[in-house]
Amino acid sequence: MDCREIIDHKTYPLDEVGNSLREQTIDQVRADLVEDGCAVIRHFISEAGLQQLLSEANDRKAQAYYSPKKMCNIYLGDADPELPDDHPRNIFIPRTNGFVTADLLGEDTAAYQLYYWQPLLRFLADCLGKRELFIYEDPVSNMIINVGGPGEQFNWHFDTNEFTITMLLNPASSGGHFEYVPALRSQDDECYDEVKKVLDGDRSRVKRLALNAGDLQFFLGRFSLHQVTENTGDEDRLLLIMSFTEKPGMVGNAVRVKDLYGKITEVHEMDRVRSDGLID
Ligand SMILES: O=C(O)CCC(=O)C(=O)O
Ligand SMILES: [Fe+2]
Repeated sequence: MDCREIIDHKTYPLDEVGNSLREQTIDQVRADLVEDGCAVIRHFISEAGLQQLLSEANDRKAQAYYSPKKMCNIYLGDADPELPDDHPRNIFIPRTNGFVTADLLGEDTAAYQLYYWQPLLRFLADCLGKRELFIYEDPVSNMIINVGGPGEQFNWHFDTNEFTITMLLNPASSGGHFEYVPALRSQDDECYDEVKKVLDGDRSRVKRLALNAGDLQFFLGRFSLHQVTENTGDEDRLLLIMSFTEKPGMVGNAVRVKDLYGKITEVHEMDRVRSDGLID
């Protein structure tokens, strides 16, 4: 399928640099990102594109990996016995969703085609005001499907990579809400006190996003804490996730990748390119 058919190309002509529709969309995304680290492009995917992406997801969801480790801290890492029990690193909450990993979404899929479509990369770089943006090179987790079945949830967490776009393919009929706290930490400060408040139930900075199938969500998940609430409906919530980085050659932390996605490759054993010094 041609990428121009996967998206609503009439409204979002991403490959036509200079087209005023493209430039207007970029301006809107930029303004929204500055305001709260999140932007939504409504009905980005075409009807035909959505059917295709959804059928790819449905065909693979039985192969989703469900980690046996169900209790996670927000860094999706280990506890620290040196710190008090109520420190954010030592607070564990349930994460029960599954993932269809990148290796199951081969070259013949529309999801793959779109992820590697150069005009998309250029468009995203323009939205972020970056000279260049790169594909996240993690072969297990750079483009994945989050499967949130009935009763499942994804705990509060930060992402490893800087920029993520997600496309909701099938919403939960009830629950399964994406919630986030914009810019809760920064590149050089974990902001544990503010993080702790959210974990203690303070909702004053929490935002909830209403998404429809086919919307594209643009998100700075490295600094904005986020979660997906329990799916209380009876259908799977399916969401396609594509990740990008500012530096080339970035892959995930081997321990985290193995925990979340159930496998690692030889690239995970090498020294990692890191974007900052945050825990993860
Ligand atoms: O399912 C979502 O909306 C978010 C998924 C997510 O945060 C992640 O996979 O890191
Ligand atoms: Fe995330």
